[in-house]
Amino acid sequence: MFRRRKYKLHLPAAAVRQSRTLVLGERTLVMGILNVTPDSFSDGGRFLDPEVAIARALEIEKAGADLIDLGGESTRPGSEGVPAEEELRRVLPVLDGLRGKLKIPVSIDTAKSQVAEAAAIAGAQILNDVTGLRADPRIADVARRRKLPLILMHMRGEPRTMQRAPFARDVVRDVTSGLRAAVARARRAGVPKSQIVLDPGIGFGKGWPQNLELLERLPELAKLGFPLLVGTSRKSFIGKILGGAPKDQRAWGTAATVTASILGGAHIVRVHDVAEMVQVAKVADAVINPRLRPAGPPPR
Ligand code: HH2
Repeated sequence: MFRRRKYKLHLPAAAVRQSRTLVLGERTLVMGILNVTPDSFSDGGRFLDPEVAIARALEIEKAGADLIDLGGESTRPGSEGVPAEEELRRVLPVLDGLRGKLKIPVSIDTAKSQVAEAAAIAGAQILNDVTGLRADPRIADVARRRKLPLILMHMRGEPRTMQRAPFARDVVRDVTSGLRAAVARARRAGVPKSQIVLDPGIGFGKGWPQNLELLERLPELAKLGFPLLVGTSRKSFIGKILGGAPKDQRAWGTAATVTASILGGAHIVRVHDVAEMVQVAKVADAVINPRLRPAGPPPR
């Protein structure tokens, strides 16, 4: 079976949180999704009120997540994007309200350096850029200056048009070259290699068979030499396979894709259904890592 490599990410001290090291590849880390948007494809509108979002963040932590990914702008197919001021208006009260309350780190899901910077000041410890530094390369400067890990995702095109544009003929080659270019942008800006995480960008400018091919061929992306994050949660290719299952009925399908991601080498999985996927990750990890199997004699 495919062997996942180990990596370490260094998270600097932020707001009242101490610096820490995240070990990747021993067990899978589960990143819980928190979208403070009116229009996200799955949880849009549910957590717009900062108080509700703060409560949800604490719930995500309690459910066993290792990280929270906070986003103030939807990137669903067809979305137009919002100005930085609006994104900040959504995420800052949540970061402020979580100060001193949350033990797990928060990543900020943004494609804007202004948002990345303000979020980092307010306590975010990881940057997650779904454009792989194509929209605003200065995100890399924020990562370098503030010593933050940087997640670089592959997106073909842009959210407004990405599911309309013609798809790549060889999706793995397209993603590989796109991610290599993103890494080059980050490295040129002085981001250390050891602080970069790559993400194939499931559902971002890819047809549904291509999302499956990416999961099938994830070990090829692992060869790039970076930790991998995979976000499949409730995405439409799962609904398609399940004959049109609505978003709130895609948890079992998501579980299959989370398992496939882990077996293929994912170090972090990004999910909505945290408690469920924590269980899925634990069992998948026990399959690939004998050290994570329960001790003691086997039950009869
Ligand atoms: N997917 C979404 C958003 N951010 N970030 C990474 N690194 N990887 C992903 O796969 C990814 C991501 C889309 O999902 P969601 O946040 O649920 O929806 P929306 O973009 O509509 O807010």
